[in-house]
This record gives sequence, structure tokens and C-alpha cells, in this order.
Amino acid sequence: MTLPSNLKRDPTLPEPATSTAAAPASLPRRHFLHKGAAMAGSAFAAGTMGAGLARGESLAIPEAGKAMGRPIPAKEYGMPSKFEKDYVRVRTNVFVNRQNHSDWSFTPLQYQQGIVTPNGVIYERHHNGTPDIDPDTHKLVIHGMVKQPLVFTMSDLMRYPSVSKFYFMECSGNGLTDWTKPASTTVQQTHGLLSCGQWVGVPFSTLLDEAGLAPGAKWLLVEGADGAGHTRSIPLNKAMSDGLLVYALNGEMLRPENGYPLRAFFPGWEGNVNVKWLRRIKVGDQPWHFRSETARYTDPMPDGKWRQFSMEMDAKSVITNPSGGQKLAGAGFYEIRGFAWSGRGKVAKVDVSVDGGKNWREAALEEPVLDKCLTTFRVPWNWDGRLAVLQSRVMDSTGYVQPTIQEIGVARGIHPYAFVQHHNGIQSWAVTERGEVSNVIAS
Ligand SMILES: Nc1nc2c(c(=O)[nH]1)N[C@H]1C(S)=C(S)[C@@H](COP(=O)(O)O)O[C@H]1N2
Ligand SMILES: [Mo]
Repeated sequence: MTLPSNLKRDPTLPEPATSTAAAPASLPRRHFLHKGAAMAGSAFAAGTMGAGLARGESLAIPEAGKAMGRPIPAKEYGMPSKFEKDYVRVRTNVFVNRQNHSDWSFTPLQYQQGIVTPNGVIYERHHNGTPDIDPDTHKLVIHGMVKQPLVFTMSDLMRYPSVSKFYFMECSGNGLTDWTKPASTTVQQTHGLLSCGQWVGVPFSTLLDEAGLAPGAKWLLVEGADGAGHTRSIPLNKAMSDGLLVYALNGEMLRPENGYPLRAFFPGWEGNVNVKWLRRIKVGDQPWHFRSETARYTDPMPDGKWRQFSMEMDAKSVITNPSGGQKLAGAGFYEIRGFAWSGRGKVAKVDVSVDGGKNWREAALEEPVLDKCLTTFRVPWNWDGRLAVLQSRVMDSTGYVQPTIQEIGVARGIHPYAFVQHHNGIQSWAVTERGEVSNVIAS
């Protein structure tokens, strides 16, 4: 392995215990060199990683070290540093809406560290704003084809045995503006109708067993208490296998915008079925064909018909760093990072290309790799300063491989003005010689 000239050491000196520059000092250098050597000769070669990023020098005592710090208040809900003001969800700047009751905001995925989306930046999607519901008066009813109808208060519900599970949630409208042109500028806009966290709630099966299912029961109606009266039909099998009545997310009660005090959650299925502010479950023998199952949330097929009830989210991945709107500081080492997920199982493999899909290299998947959950992938990349097109492609545990945008567009019979759901095509980010990263559609 050849080091850049500014890193050449005197060969007569003993090897230093920790590297001065070839790798960040906190990381085992030999591991880096081994990996770098394995990749030498490819666009990903990482032999010079870290060059120029770390040098020894003594630091002056900082101002913060000379002053009294902020004392601990008697009580508070802590907030992020005031310097993190870009880590916020934002409404769309593509699909402009004149009012914001039926609207959406996006998760800033380019800043998300690890698989958990902090509650304050989880994307929002609702059809008639956020209601403010008092948990002391909120009730849930289960009725229809059951042996005994049941009504629950929130405190009743929270006494039942609960589970805590990590899952992603994605709105099927994610990517809807970018089928035929790269309209969105950032990964927040292209993929930010996506979140992941630890959901806490009572299994649907527990309460349905208590109500007692009548013979012939096959479907559930789940209805929200919001002004939109949002309602969906859910196959009973799904609810019984892993459906949850969720009251908490990431260590605290649900936020109002995410359904406080109670929402339905069906792992791996399109966000729309996860009815927020849940007030009613009716058991029936067939689906009800609500607005969100006919006029919306359907997929066009090449034969001109529209497919209903495609609720499982297909496997998808995206590079979050580098991503649209960012600027690279010059040629040299970068770690390409991103997320992959599948509504049908685990992430099995992620490949990354830096030449628009001609050559691929397998990314490292970071533990934990969980069922129906965001998975972090990473690839070391030595940018040579020339035009690059970055892409990622996931394969899930069923063997399904993420399609190109052209492939999925043909499968869906896309036409230029269609606002079509369930876009899981491969995302491309172009990096120019000046290091500017932008959204492109690679052919
Ligand atoms: N009651 C109710 N539930 C709802 C909606 C709604 O408008 N009303 N929107 C749905 C849609 S389209 C999505 S993608 C998810 C968004 O959940 P979030 O706002 O917690 O991210 O909630 C779903 N549940
Ligand atoms: Mo959605």
C-alpha cells in the first residue's frame, strides 16, 4: 500500500502505537489497512482514508472550560443543541399545497445517526391536521363480528401485556414527485416520508381473542378520531400475526402528531394503514373499500387497471451521505452511508455503485439487522475528484432485488403526470468535479 507523500514516515523509526494520520486514532489501523488492501485498485480503494483529517497539535483552553456551565433546572424536557437548527422536519417544497391540514412534512434523513428517528423529527402525514386528545376521556371500541363487544379506556389498555419492537414506517407516497424528473433536491424530500423506532403497544391478537372472533370473520375496520375520520380495511390475518395497538414510541408516549394517545401499527405495511388517534375496530367478513382503498393508495398497472390493497412495502434503499444539496470538501476519503429496509423481511445485502450502476460493491451492514426495520449500510470511498453517480441497491431476505426507476416505472405503467404511490426505484446522486451533490435520474 502506498501512502500519500505527506504521510511518508522514516522507515528506520518504530511503528507508532496509534497512527498519526492514516486512520482516525480511535479506530484500529490494521483493520483499515487490511480492508484498504482488499479493495485496492477499485474506485472504492480506501488505502488513503483519513489522510489530512487528523494531525497532532496542542489545543488552547476553550472558553467553555473557563466559565460556569448552565445549571440543571428543577425539571425540564431536554432539547437539542441550538447549533443543530437544521435537524428539523420540513414541509414539501415540490408538491406545493396552499393549506396545511392535508399535508406532509419530511424526516431529515441526511442528519439521522443510527436507525432510530428521534420523535421530534418523525415525518408527519395527516389528512386533516392533528387533534389534541385527552387520554383520560379517549376510548377504543371493538365490535362487529365478535362474541362480546368491548370498550377500553387508555388506562385499561395499558394494563394488558405489551411488546416493544423496532420497525420502520414509510408512507407509500414517498418518492411520488420524482418518477419522471428529479424534482426533489435533498434526501429529506426524496425519501423523508420514512421513520424508524421502537414501537410499544398491545398486540391486536390479545384484544381480539378477548372479544372472541365470530365464525367467518376475515377483515377489520380501523377508524381514527380525527376530523378526516381516516379509516382502512385490514385483513384479520395481518392484525392477528403482528398488528399492534401502539401507545408509545422511542421511550415516551406517542407525540400528538403521531397518533396520541393510541394508533394502529401494522409492521412493514404502507404508512396509511397505521391509523392514528384510533377509536374504533370493527370485525367483518370483507373489506369496506374506503376512499384510501379506491380513489387513493392504488397502483396503476400497464393494462390500464388499478391495483388495490398493495400494502406490503417493497424493499428499498437510499444513500443519505453524500446526498442531494451537500457539497464534498474535495477529493479524498468519504464513507458512503445510507439506509435499507423491506416490508417483507430483513435486509440481506446492499450493493453500492459510484459509476451510475456499471460496477457494484457490497456494502457492510451494521448490526442490528432486524425484520422490517431500517438497516444502516456503509462503504468506504476514495473520491478521485471526477464526476461520480452514487447508487445503492438492496436485496431482501426473500431474494427480491430493488429495481431501477425505469424497471419499476414500466411495471407500474407510469405516465408523466401521475402522482403514483409505492416508488421503490434506485436513487441516483450525481457528484460534480466541484463536489456538488444533486438528485439525478440515471438512464
Ligand atoms: N387518523 C389518521 N391516521 C392516519 C393518517 C390520517 O390522516 N389520519 N394518515 C396516514 C398516513 S397517509 C401515514 S403515511 C401515516 C403517517 O404517520 P405519522 O404522521 O406518524 O408519520 O399515518 C396514517 N394514519
Ligand atoms: Mo401515507
